[in-house]
Amino acid sequence: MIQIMGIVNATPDSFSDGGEHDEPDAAIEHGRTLAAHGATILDVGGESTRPGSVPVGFDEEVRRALPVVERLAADGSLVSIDTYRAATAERAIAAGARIVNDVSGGLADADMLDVVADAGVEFLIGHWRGPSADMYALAEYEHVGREVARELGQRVDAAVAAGIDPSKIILDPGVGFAKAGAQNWRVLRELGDVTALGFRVLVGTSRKRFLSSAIGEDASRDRRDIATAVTSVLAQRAGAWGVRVHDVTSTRDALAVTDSWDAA
Ligand code: PMM
Repeated sequence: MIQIMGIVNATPDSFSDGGEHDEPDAAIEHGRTLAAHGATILDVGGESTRPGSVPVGFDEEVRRALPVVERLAADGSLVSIDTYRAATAERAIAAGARIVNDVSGGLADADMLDVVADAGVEFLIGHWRGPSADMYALAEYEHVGREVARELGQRVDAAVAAGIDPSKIILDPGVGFAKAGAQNWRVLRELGDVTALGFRVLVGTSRKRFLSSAIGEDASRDRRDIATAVTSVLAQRAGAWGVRVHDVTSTRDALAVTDSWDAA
């Protein structure tokens, strides 16, 4: 069964659940709801990485995310920390996180690989070419699938050289990161280039802007969740190990329907 990573934004500025879960208690409650809906991993983030977002800084990121990590891990949930800061990852690991989800794959903070290696936790490496303010300027590709796979492979080499066990590595093509419009669809179509590296692969499409080219700019959040659920099924078909979503129920149902189809 594919892993469903439920997004627990402990941020007031995430584009997709804009402030609904900005206080620790609300975020903890939301995480518990996602687990009850079938999330197998809870991904806690204290700073939005959406395009154009303003970094909040280490102190605020930790203030937002730590209590949420601590409580959800104490519940027995498998918790990941969504951060590119090594110091935040270190604190979150001490609070019970067992996966570090770094959208920059260790590029944004030179200490990240050592922190993950020392802790012996899982490392989710996102494809990234630069900070979110610059990322559309960096979206130049000849063959997006192959280039994303090659660049992820370089991050794997760096991670393993730093002492991270290859069995702890998960790769993510970074939908929306240094990719514009159709390049996001293309990297999904070419997911086989990434799965061919031989690691677990997780895909994050949830409510992202590129979905607009299929369902329209003005599609409601519910319609974005349906579109996301379809991409979850297609990602599974393409060999993904996991998907990262806001609305766990729609993706869980879509995957269950697929299982019934396959089992008939
Ligand atoms: N996308 C966002 C944040 N974190 N982590 C992974 N592994 N993959 C992603 O695609 C990803 C991520 C940005 O989306 P959000 O603001 O809705 O969390």
